[in-house]
Amino acid sequence: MFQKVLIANRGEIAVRVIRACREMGISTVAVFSDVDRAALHVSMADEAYLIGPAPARESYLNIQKILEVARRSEAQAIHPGYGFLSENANFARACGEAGVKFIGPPPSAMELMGSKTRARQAMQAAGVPFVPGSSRGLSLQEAEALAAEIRFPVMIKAAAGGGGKGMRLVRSATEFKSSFEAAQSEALRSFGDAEVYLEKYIENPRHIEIQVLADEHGNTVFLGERECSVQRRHQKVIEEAPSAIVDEEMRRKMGAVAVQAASSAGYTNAGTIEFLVDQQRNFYFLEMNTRLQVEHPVTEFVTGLDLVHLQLKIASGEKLPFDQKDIALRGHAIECRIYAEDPENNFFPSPGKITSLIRPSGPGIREDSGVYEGWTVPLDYDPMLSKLIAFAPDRAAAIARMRRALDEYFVGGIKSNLPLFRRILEHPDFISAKIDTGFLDRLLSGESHLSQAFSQNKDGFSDIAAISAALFAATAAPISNGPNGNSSAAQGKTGSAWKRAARDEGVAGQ
Ligand code: MV4
Repeated sequence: MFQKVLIANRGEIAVRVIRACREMGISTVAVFSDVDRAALHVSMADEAYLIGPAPARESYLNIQKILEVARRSEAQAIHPGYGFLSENANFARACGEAGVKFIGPPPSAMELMGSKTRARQAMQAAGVPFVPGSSRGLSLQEAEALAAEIRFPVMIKAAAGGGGKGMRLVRSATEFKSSFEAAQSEALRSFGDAEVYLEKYIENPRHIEIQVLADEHGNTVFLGERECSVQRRHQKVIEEAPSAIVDEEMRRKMGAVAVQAASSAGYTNAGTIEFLVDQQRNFYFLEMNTRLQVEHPVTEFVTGLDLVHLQLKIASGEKLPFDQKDIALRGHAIECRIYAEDPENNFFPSPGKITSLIRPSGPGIREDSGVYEGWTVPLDYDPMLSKLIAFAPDRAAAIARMRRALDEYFVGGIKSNLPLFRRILEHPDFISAKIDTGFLDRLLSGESHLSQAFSQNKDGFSDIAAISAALFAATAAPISNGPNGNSSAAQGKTGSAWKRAARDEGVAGQ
């Protein structure tokens, strides 16, 4: 096993990896930018090195700087976390050339999965189901002909894309040319590569992904699925495991396909196969993420495994310590991504100083955080503050537990999306697991179930009554239930009504 590992990342994921290293007796090396001198990951690591100014390209994306720190600190391996350099095949290759182990797949597998058209070709050859369309770049004429053949609606996608960039939905032949050209130029601008291809559009799909692990001795296993349909603008907001629509048989089929996809790509370490699932529960390969993902804790809860420990073992050449039949899923886990952003103001980032922080804990709660009270969230990076994960024997209990934890959670001084999670977790469609990739947009645009019920009431009087009741509750609650109030019995009963009220009134600025 490695004696020293460098973590080429920041925030909660750097902290997560440092914790795993500490548990395994491995020394840790942190890197940080100018604005991260006081960051949590820096104080938790055994050693820390400044690598440059705030802009990521000059620090967390600077391959030469990071390799120089690896050399100086004599780190034997680099964990890239997610984002930044984690899916950069050139970085993985440069690590290899510098004699430092990259904790991830081989550069060849990263390159293959980085090209969506090459990945489709490889998956086609491996017998993995995929959406009808093309598996190579197309000219406008070829694309028009194919669209007529597979029928509208279709999606034009950038070969170098992923995660929604350079993508266009086209519903009819009349808009095809302009959409095609727009997709091409966006692809060129974003990725320096204008190649685009075509897929049949799947209406309101679910996004379900399979976690895989592969060692360097030819063993590959899958660790169940994650349901990631609750997302906004291609950013996941809530993830859970298992998915309510995946039964034993579907899980076995998706798992076998994911293992086949990974082994045919020569994949090693942790990876994720993303699928689109249509309303008939057919599943189609979408793309493969060649990194540890943000939402890995939900899989850790339901499998009882530690994915970062396993990544370190695999990278150091160990065999997987179990095989597929040893993996059993138990219970239900839900993760909320807590962001410094304002759901009331178009989710605008809200960096700044965290003046007060009360974190949830108790049975079945895990909080993976990169922040602390007094820390100033810089505006230079992704404003995710923490991930709140709830685990319970079943989905209903996990939802109840998450709602309880959200009520305990308080972030003061900056805005956060905590109020949004309360809305989602109370929504009848979420509670009944009627979630697809359009769920959150419908909720936010007011088309959802609940607000429809409201708007059917044409006189508006009950809306006014509801608003007055809410205003009354918001102003009345803190007096008797405040943290320094004299009614401890009332406080115990109503949980954190005082925080809800303070938040709704903007008292603590949350
Ligand atoms: C699709 C699709 C429907 N049909 N492809 C969005 C992100 C990118 N990775 C692929 N995406 C989609 N591809 C076909 N053929 C719908 C989406 C999509 C989506 C996928 C996963 C999670 C959220 C999404 C939100 C909107 C659209």
